Amino acid sequence: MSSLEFLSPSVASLLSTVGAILCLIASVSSAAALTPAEMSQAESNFKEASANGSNLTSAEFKAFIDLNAADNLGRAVKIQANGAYNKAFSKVDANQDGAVTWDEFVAAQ
Ligand SMILES: [Ca+2]
Repeated sequence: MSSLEFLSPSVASLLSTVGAILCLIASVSSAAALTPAEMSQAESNFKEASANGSNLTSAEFKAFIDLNAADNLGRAVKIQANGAYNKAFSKVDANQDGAVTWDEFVAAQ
C-alpha cells in the first residue's frame, strides 16, 4: 500500500478497487480462492447473514462480507477495507436479480 500513499484517497481507493477486480478475474480463471474449510465457514456465515436462508439482499450481503472478513476469508477483508460492498454485490449477483444465492457466491470464487 505504501506506493498508494502519494495519491489522493479517492484515487488510491479506485486503484485498490481495480486491483481487487483484477484479483477476482485472476481467481476466476485459476483455482478456487477458498479452501474447503474456508468454504464451509463461508457457508455458515451465509446462513447467518441470510434471513430466508437461501439468498442475500445487498444489506445481508454486506453483513456476510463483514462476517467473512472477521474470519479472514478470501477477498472479504479487502472488500471491507475498500467499502466496495456494492461493487462486489453486483459482481457476484450474476443474474442481477438483486439477491445473491449461495451458488452465485460459489461461482464467483
Ligand atoms: Ca442473483
